[in-house]
Amino acid sequence: MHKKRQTTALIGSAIAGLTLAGCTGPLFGPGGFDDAKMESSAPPALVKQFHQADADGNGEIDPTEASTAGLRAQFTQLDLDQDRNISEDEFLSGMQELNNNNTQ
Ligand SMILES: [Ca+2]
Ligand SMILES: [Ca+2]
Repeated sequence: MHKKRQTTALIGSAIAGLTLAGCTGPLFGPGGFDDAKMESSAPPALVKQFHQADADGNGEIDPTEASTAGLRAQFTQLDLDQDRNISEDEFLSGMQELNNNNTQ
């Protein structure tokens, strides 16, 4: 539990770093590689949608950003760890799951 929280914070700051660098920079220490891998394995449209929804670029979609982006209805489904923020991996995996469900 404790460890997971710390890791999430680390990943969050790594994403923020990547966002500041325009998502094209080299790897930024621990977590950077995983983030790049996660983004490259996800549909580019979803990655783009995440960054558009993340208006302040902190690497997480908060409830305000979610309503602005029209994701309010999906918020609780996407926020898997229920910390009231949708992290990039929650968004990417959650949206792919939602899309899969919709097409079935
Ligand atoms: Ca944000
Ligand atoms: Ca979350």
